[in-house]
Amino acid sequence: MKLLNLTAALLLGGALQAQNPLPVIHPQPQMVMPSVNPLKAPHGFILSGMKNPDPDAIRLLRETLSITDEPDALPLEITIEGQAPEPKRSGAYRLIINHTGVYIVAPDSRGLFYAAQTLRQLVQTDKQGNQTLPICTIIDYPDVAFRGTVEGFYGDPWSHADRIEQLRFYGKMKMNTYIYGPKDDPYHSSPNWRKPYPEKEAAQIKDLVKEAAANKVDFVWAIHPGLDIQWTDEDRMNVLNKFGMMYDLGVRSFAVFFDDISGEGAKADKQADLLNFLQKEFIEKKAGVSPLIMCPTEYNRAWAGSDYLDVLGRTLDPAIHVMWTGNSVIHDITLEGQEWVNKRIQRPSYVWWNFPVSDYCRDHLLMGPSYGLDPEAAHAMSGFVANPMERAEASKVALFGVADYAWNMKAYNPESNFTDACRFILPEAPEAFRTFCENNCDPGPNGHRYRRDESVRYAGDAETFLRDFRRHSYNTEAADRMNQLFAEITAAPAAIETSSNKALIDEIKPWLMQFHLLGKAGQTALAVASAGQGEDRAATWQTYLSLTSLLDSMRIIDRTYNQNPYQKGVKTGSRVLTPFVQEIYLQTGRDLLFPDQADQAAAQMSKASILTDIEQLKYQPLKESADQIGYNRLNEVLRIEPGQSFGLAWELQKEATSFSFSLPKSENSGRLFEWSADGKTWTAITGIPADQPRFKLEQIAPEARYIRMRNTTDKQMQIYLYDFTVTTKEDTSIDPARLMYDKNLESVNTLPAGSRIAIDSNKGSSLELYLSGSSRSHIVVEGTPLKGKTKQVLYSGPAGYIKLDKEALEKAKKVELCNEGPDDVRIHEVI
Ligand code: LOG
Repeated sequence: MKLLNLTAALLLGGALQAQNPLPVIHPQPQMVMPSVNPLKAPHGFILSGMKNPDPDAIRLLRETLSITDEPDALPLEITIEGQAPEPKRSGAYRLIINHTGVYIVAPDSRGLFYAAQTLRQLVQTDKQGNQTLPICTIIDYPDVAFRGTVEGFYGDPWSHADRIEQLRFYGKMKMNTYIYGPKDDPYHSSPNWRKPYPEKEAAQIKDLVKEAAANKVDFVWAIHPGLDIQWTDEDRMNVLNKFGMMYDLGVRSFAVFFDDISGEGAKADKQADLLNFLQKEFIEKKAGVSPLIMCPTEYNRAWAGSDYLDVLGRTLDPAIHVMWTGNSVIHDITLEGQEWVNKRIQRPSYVWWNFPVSDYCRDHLLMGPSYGLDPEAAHAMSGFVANPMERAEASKVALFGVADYAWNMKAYNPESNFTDACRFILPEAPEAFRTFCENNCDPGPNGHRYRRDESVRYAGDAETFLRDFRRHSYNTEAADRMNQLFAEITAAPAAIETSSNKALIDEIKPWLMQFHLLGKAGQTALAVASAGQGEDRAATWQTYLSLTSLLDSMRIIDRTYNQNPYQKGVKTGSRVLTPFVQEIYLQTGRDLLFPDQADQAAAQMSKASILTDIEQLKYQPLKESADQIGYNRLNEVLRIEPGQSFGLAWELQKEATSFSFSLPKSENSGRLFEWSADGKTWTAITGIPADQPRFKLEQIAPEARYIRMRNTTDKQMQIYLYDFTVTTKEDTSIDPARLMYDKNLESVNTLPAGSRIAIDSNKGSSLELYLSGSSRSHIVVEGTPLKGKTKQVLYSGPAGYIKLDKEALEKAKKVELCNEGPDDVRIHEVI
């Protein structure tokens, strides 16, 4: 008997019988032997074999196939035995479909359930309701024993309905693990980890345990006690008792998380003591409980600087699983990295993959493919769970890949899986959904420096177009393809919204709105670039203004929706498409303002930025709003070596009005706050109490343009960086009329209907006026002659772009712009 892997099997199946190929099964089975013929069962199937098969699997089989008692029905025979293909692995099964019937052999009810899931994907029903199954043999088992998710993110925990739906999805995707550990559930973490859940929450957990069991998923309940745990008998009993309470709610799988803590709770030997105690007194004593899982404090290689992991490796009961996020908090998973940690913890680690979690980039959706996972690492991990986004439905795109990877790594193909995921999740408009997802993959610049490929299909054309655009030439072919893409983007949201999955649409709605606008902005940007090639400045200015208004609409969405206090707003296409539009916009603006290239470089303005020599913070994007700059809240503990500092710098034209920080749990002694005018000479700030975790300073030296906090001790300092913000104000003494000459197309001076304003005209050159407002407004430019009083009309027409030539201006003593109405007109720039 020759076994083929799935890809080969599909090719074979396809070649031999094009009209009835074997459908792609997710996750992909380990071995498939296809045949040419379909099995027809006009009289349905009759259950035979074991007496009391798993009711959930039977329910699924009944939903999938027509199960009858008719004498002519074919047998659907079920055998549960310990001799199935991978007896030690829960969920393995053998499925044989031949011309005499369907035969399932599985070592446990999970295997039977999974065989039924496979049948659900294999059966084809024609219009008359006749079912056929492809004749084949499938031998299947998971590469990794524990597969699924860890709800382990910061932010709004999933709703009860979200979780129920997730568990059903995991059942379909043959994922068997859901670890419950949302950071912002106070009964999972501090302050309430010692207390029982209130009645409503307790009832919901009971419900989840039931739903999990019906989908053959282990519901693992995790506790996060390390923020305030005391290493006393009392607190060890508190953990034990809480486990007992959860046991009474039906929970049979448990975890203890020690991530993102510092100080006393972070000690390896104390943690191991507690865990070994729980192992002996709870896990081994209670009936039907699965192995204990722990998440260490040094949960990734970048932080594993001490002997912490070795202590765990040596002292922790070998039955306890140890979680691991990889070479850093958010990272690809490599065999080499797995082997490195496994040696230290003396067991295969249980992977906690931080994807598609977005609690460090909350203004982005991570809906791209799951890639960066080593196909050779199966033997080097005991489990593989992904930490998802707080948006449960949107997370399914990535989880569809996680399920495939953890089941059958060698067959896993991130790209084809991604396409299939889009079809599975949004069958109503799979192409539109794929267009949306493939341009919403990347988290944008972030402190973890974790970036994802995005807009892969178009990146080449975008780059080609920009390369030529920078040389002032317009690549028509690349532009045509980009235009086509932007048209697809513009249309995609409406198609996606036809989906019956309302929960998904609700989650991504602001991004759909933004995506639609991005499509329009892209098309308009290409029109701007095209107009900018010609000499017609009026045309360029008009398209430029349309792009400005689209970008304004995008800014409004960004400032209106998803206003969480961390990374506010709604970003889309961050990797390729948004920068594409912005570059065309900025460059065209500069070309309008500075026809002479050399002036452009000189016109660079000073910018606000973060200022630090701490690796963990260096790549943090600055948090910026109209009048504030600051650091994004850091989820993990910040480690500051002696002499290191972190601070902020702001624009020369802005003055700081206040400075506030929230740095709780800090070892406060030895920190020093300082300000500087030039970033070189620093002065200590007095008036900040040494022991305050939070403080607001209402007065700062007016000449300060930098502020920082420095570790002046000779030891590493560990703090939480929740908030570090400077509030600034613009120099308000500026006369709005000056905004017409500030070399900035964004700042405007508004000329009300019926009023007039004098224009500086430099003799000896022409003048260009960039205006916007209602195109109905009538503008007249008048010149008062050097001699005589009768004013001369130099221009008369609608608002827009006006060019006055040198000769006309030379004859005028004074030039005035009159807005004859009926609407206000904005003067962007006079050049
Ligand atoms: C947390 C986790 C968070 C994730 C991504 C672990 C083990 N712990 O930095 O709760 O969702 O990173 O921000 C973490 O990953 N801390």
